[in-house]
Amino acid sequence: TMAFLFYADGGGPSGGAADGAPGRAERRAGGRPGAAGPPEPLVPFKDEETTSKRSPNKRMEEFGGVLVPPDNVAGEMGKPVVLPANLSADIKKLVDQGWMNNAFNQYASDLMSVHRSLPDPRDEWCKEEGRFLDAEQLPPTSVIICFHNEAWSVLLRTVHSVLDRSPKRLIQEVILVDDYSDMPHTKQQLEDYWKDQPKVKIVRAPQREGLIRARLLGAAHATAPVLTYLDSHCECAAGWLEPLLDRIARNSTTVVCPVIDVIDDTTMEFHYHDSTGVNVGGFDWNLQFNWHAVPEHEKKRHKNTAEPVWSPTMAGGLFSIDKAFFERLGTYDDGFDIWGGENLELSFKTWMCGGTLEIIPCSHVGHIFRKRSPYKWRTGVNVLRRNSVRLAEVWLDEYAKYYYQRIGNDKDNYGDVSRRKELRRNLGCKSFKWYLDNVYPELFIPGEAVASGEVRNLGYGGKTCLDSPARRSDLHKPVGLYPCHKQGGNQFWLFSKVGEIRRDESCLDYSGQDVILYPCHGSKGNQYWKYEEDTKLLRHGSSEKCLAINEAKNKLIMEKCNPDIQRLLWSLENYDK
Ligand code: LR7
Ligand code: MN
Repeated sequence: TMAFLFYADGGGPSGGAADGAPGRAERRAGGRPGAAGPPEPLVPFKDEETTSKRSPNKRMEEFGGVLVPPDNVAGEMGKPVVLPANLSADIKKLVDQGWMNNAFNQYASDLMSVHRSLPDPRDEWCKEEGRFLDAEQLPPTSVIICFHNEAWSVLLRTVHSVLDRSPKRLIQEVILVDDYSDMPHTKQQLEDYWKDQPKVKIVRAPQREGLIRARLLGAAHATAPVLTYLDSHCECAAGWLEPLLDRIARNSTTVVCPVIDVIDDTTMEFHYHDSTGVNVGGFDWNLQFNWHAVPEHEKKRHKNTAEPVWSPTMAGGLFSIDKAFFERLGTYDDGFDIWGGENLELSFKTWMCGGTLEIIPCSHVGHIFRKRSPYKWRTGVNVLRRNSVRLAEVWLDEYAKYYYQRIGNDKDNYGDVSRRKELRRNLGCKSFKWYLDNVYPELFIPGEAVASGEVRNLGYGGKTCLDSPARRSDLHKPVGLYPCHKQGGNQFWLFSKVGEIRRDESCLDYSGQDVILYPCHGSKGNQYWKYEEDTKLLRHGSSEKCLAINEAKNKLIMEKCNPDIQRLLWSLENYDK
């Protein structure tokens, strides 16, 4: 579910499909701004644990089993680690290395305890007596954490947060799946660290499998009736597990995700979403995952904002699922390589094949959101596109074409999906139309558009197209221009029945300044465009001016309408009034 991976082969500012994706930072939906106030002087946690073979529970014992060390110890209570501005050259070098290797501030993490305390993010509703089944009635789970070259302190903190904040009985085991890491600390040092903790098992992939097959390898070793997946840079908050297992105990076809809180990549500050800030998962026709506010029809089902929320999709990394149900659904498509797409596959088939997907506001797990991927990827193959085409072929029915439009109808080689189609048939799953109508009615369906594809200017030989990745970060910014490339992606636009020029939820909008992208509001005005088929002018609703490009061909402008000037004329692909 990520954008930046493919710039290398997707090509520059206007490249292929993956470019339309929201950036990683944008996934911190609703993340709160950092806490204000002067930082206290910090004492680094003298943590032999991050470097030695100490018993993992030693630290707990030192605090009498209570995870509340002195307030000014780095990062405690989820507070930010703020490094002083005047670092020595040596330290600065370490900080830079940490960023380079991990794409987050490893140095800051290394200053914190691997058992650091967190604020309790739960709503009072969650703590009411009898809210969840008692631990004795809940099924135990195997927690599966896949990693490729995860930072030492971050990986340990992930595991400790599971062990420290879960009822013992409910953790059957923690399975660390090493996806062929080469950092030295992932070798013998990791085995030594956990040698007195029988619940932690280490499974090694014999070659780089990628996240998806690594998860399947973990599942193959799991012995509990419920699987819980986490990324390798998480921190589970108080009471995170019981509300998840509670839902599965009541109905084994319910797949559940915690609220994913934000651990800041720079300061390691833990920001939590309270239950009024919960988001649900969606996707766009680029098959990119995105977050949305809880829709009205869903809000109506609830008395309290902390109740489980139905979600059309999951982010992918953090969830619990009944093992038998996961197997019945055919786990993941093992033809998916490395990373991406698997979250939508599991989401679609959960809903379409008889299950329910929920976000559980009482369950909180923090995740370090990064702005780039630190890992090495296969070169020459667009992994994410291949995975997404497999997904579309098997699950999207007649809607697959909307994804293919977005990738310039270039499916490339996606391998054999006949077994996955057979799986769907055997399970007797519902149609994708059923899913859209019933589970994700808010999604804009491109079929209702009057034109789809490039928007080409006819001036200067007609080689210039509207071009924007239309990420959330592009909202409010001027829409770009780029030589037409016929590959869809950033040049794919829809001209909707109501006169919008849009991609997914972003609309071309003019209010007197630049022509920008703005969230579609559906009430015409500044987002209303009229295409005059005979003159080829694109006339703007509220201003009565026309869309044009400037003489340098690098900027969209609005001008007095005049069909004799080529710069003001446009062709819309697949125009069909
Ligand atoms: O080759 C690899 N092998 C691995 O084992 C590449 C990655 N990994 C591991 C890695 O160490 C990490 O634990 O896989 C996990 C996910 O990789 P990240 O953390 O680099 O990516 P991400 O956080 O952007 O991943 C999100 O999307 C992925 C692919 O679709 C997976 O579904 C991740 O689990 C998912 N993460 C989340 O859902 C957490 C919240 C982010 C959001 C939204
Ligand atoms: Mn992650």
